[in-house]
Amino acid sequence: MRSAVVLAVVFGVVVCCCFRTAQSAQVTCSGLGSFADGGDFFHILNRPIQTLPNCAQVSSFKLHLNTRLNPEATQILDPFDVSTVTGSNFDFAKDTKVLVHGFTDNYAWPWWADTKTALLNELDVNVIRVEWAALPPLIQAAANARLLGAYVAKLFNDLQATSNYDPVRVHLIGHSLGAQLVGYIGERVNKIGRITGIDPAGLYFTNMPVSVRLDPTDARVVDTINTDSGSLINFAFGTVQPMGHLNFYVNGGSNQPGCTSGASGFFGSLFGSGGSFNTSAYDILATVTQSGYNAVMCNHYRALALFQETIRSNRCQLKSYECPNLQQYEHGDCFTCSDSRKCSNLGLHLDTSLAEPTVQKNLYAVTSDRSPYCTTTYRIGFTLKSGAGRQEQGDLFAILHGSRGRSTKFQLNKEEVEFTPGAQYAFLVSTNQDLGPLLSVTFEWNAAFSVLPSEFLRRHYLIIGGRQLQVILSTGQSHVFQFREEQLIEEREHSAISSTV
Ligand SMILES: [Ca+2]
Repeated sequence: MRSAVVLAVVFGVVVCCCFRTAQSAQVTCSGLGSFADGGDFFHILNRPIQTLPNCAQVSSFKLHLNTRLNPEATQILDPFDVSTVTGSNFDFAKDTKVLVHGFTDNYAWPWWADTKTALLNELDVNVIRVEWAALPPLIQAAANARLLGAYVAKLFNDLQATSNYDPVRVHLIGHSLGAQLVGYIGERVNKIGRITGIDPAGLYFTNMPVSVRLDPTDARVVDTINTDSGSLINFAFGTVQPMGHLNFYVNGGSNQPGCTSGASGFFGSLFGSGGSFNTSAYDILATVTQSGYNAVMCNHYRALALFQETIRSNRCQLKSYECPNLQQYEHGDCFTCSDSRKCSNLGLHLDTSLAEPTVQKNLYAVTSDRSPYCTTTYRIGFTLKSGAGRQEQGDLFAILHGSRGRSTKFQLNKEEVEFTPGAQYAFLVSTNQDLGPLLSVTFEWNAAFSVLPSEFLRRHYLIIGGRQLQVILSTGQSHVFQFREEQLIEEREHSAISSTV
């Protein structure tokens, strides 16, 4: 189903004979400037077919304002009539959050309304939801995004000129195509305070010049939350390209726990057993529609759910760790916060001081499969005894035992590992269970199957050396387990061995 939608999007692009290829044309939209479809916006591979923004769409743009004075009924702001702002509840002494949806989404859909409400409950700010017709084909919506960018930019430029409203007070929050769109707003305003790109769209934007896509020059702080990184080849809607100062990769950035594509994902989310939305309060049509989205775009929409969950400061936050790459993070190399190794909450309560003007940083976080998404992460580090046994291939599992319960069984090595006597190993595991103070760790070991008689018949085992098992929590606590004797982990018997503190 996911692939069918992707292909439908592409089909919509290809069949529209009105679109242009390498030829360059230009259109001028009254009060918003001129737009060309050549230059930076053309690329033979990344943007082979072009079209111009449709100026007539301006009449359909609407900026819906809510504040604590009008948390439900919206007031419409018109960039071409500043009196609509001065006559509204827009408070020039307060910060402003702007929410921009993506392709085929709608500002009135529950997620955006819920986000507006959560923001107003948490912060005394102006919240503007942007209404625009982000309808297929994608190439026209992508072109119209440029026009809407200019439209919203005009509002903040005029408010700065007429009322000295500092754009640094503005935080633009966009999802998917909306994340690319807010880049167009930031590009035209000097200087937006912050942009949060929630799983920025990849198709038509990845590897394009900064004038075409979201990039760190678009605001003082640009952060991205990536949950569906990839390309059309693997049916991902996000991008592999880091587009902000601070780029958060959740669960590796591509595949989210609990997301199941296809029919099982559709029906699972429809009946509330999976997916990332709580559909119980919505009408049947919205439920079916959103279930379809869950099945097709669960990874892509998870970033929205994560951002919304971070709004409430009294809820657990999603701690993320700066690391050069995913492999080093998964090996536990970037697990603690220190002067040299930075960490930050993901989402609304980001540590913006980590953003440096000319540096792009990657941060990694692990979540559970449903709300509450925050987890406690444990780094399990140990050394295999030198000179004992042979090099072994297989899967190593661990169970953490705490005073309030035991964890599920974690598979420590996600990829094939050659366990070598004398070598050090470290693995990260995460759980949203409250285990309480850690008491012991249990290991299980399954050797890889081999058809060779010599391998099949021999004894496979690992020996963990004494004093070498260390478990560090993401909270900063550290446990060093003292073994009474060397701990043998025998294959096939699935031997469970508890260490002692
Ligand atoms: Ca840009």
